[in-house]
Amino acid sequence: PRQINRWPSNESSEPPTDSPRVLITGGLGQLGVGLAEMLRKQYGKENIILSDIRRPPAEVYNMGPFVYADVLDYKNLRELVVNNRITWLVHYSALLSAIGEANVALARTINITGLHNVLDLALENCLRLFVPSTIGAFGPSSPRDPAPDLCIQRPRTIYGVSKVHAELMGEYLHHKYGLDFRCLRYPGVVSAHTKPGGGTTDYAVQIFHDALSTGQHECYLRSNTRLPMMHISDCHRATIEFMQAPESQLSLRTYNIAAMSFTPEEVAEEIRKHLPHLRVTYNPDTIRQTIADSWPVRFDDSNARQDWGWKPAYGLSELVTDMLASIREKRT
Ligand code: AKB
Repeated sequence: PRQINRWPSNESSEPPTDSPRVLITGGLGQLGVGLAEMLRKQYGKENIILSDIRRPPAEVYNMGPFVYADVLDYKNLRELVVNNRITWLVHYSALLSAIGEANVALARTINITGLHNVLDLALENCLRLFVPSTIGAFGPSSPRDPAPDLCIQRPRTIYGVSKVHAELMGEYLHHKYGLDFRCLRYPGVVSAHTKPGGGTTDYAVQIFHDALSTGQHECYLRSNTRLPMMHISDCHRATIEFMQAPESQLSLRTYNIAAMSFTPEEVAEEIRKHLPHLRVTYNPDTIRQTIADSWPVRFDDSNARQDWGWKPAYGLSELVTDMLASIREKRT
């Protein structure tokens, strides 16, 4: 680490949590804008700064502060944290599973070097640091049904390897220096307003758009490939509730969170209750099918439920109803 400024470990001197000043990296991916919106409702617009290396659409500028931040540029990050009195960092910048396999060197740089930068920055500035992990942090030798929090993790993608590395580095720095590192393993996230990019679970978003536009979806996974999934608003709520949880409630620093598990066939069947004419064909592609086959089919999230009260609001039927309504609304 570049410099370590340690919080005293007794509870009474925890960093302030009532009004955090939050920086979100990789803010223009699937999750950043929605998380910023939810955080801004609780903590005020000016306290939540979204960042990315791309120029956002006008509506993002209008929603609240947006800045340029390159996770590979330590000085740029440090300047943002210092100038804006940041206390929480949400590190969303990463290349996902499928695109990572097509760009291994870039995935290694962004997912591992970028992570090292934010870990150092969090240590130096006593930040509460959230880094998402994923069902992709498990591999073919992990228990798959369900996958518990603590078990064998031997992923076979650079994405998975980088996420196991993030879990271990964060936990190591927590134990050694008291870094307030927090990590949730997300399932595939399903959202209407933002598209995922380069993941193995992306079909679970695309199928809704196809159902409403052409009525036809070609799925790159087999019909019976079961994966853990979650509605985006549950994902944001879990993240915020976990970030707000007092340290004393956390028996772990990395938790699985779950909501539902479904196959392409099952989600298609549920969509057909609203759109009976949906036609799905299956054309499994080798890379994504192999990745999906190595991932858990179900997540055991009992520790998150017990320690900090995690409870999802959306099951499959609520998710499908909401996705169709939200996409329809956006189209009109
Ligand atoms: C991906 O498919 O790569 C991501 C994930 C499950 O982490 N959506």
